[in-house]
Amino acid sequence: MNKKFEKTWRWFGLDDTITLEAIRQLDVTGIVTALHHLPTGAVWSLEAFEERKAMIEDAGLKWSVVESIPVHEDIKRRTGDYKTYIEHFKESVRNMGKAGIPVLCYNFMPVLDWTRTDLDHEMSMGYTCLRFDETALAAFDLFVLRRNGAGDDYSEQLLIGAEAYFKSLSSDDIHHLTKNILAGLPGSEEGYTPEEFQAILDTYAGIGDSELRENLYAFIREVAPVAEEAGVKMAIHPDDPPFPLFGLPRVVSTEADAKALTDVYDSPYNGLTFCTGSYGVLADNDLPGMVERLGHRFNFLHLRNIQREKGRTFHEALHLKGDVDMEKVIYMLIMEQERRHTEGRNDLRIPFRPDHGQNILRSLHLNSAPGYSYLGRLRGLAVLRGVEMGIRKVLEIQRT
Ligand code: DNO
Repeated sequence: MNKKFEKTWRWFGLDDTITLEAIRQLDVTGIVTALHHLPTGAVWSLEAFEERKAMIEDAGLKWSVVESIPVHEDIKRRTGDYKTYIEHFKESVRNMGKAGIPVLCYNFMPVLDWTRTDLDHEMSMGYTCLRFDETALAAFDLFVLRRNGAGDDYSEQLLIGAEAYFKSLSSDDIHHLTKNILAGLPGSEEGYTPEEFQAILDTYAGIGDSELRENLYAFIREVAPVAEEAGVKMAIHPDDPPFPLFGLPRVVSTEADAKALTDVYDSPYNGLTFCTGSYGVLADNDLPGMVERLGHRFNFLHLRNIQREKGRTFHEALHLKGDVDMEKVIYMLIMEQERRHTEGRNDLRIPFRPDHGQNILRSLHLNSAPGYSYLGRLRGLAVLRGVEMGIRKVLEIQRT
């Protein structure tokens, strides 16, 4: 039996500068994509799934994971038309099951999906990477957005640092920072102007940590049984970064958060995306331990590294360099696969994708989306597969 993890690659659809043909040359088998053209809250029809699936299969690949069907803000707030949107979501999941796509990655982050302050952070080796700088974020919050009550969310030291930082910015820099934070990174649903952003933040007044948690659990209670029946494995993506931003709660940041939501509906169909880069930002998240304790609920793997800096600041490091002990994580994932094998489970080939990558050789102007460079991800894929195969070989030698 071929037990290796399934190699997948995120493709942003017809607008992606990296074509299916270019992806096929990478020796991946699975495509991770979404129907990005459909508005949030729409039903994804069986025809729409099948049409896209045929396109992927014509290129010699397979549609392995949907990342993501966006969860409408009404569902997260449990206001307005949330009941209709939950019905739509369920209908999309049923259609996805009929189309035979096995894994659904989604998230429950209010308003903003993944967030960075710098998309071209230059490293001494010459490549660039994505970076989250807590001082820059605070400066934006306090002096560009001027959010009410923002001052209460930061330490005295950060307030001083943010003010000094803001004073050092030119108007171009401010524009750039605003765009990085609000314009919407690849895969996010939409971008906002600061005014639109403030207006949508206001709609979250009164929704704190416990309210958002309850809304997530209510959503899972309704959708997970449908996913189970449809044969679709749900895989919630953790918060990125894993802490509240702009006063908005974030409730999928820690091992305890992940465990709690898997308990809400105890089934492999209510599972997790194990994103090492997101969980890894919190030093308290013991990633190898998470694989051991929660690995049986992992339906999708995002393998990426980060380097923590001062406070909550971090940048995206090369896949095998940084604070995530990637080799150990991969070893633990192989152990999880062995447990699944022993238990007779049929989902041994957990799909993984090299998550993000550095922008290498920018002079080639390949014009890929931030974080989703062809060469950086290819480098990530190669080193991750190398580690996986090395560990498998050592185990095989030791056992014969
Ligand atoms: C970023 C991605 C996220 C992810 C969503 C899942 O690179 O990992 O945008 O797709 O949060 O719904």
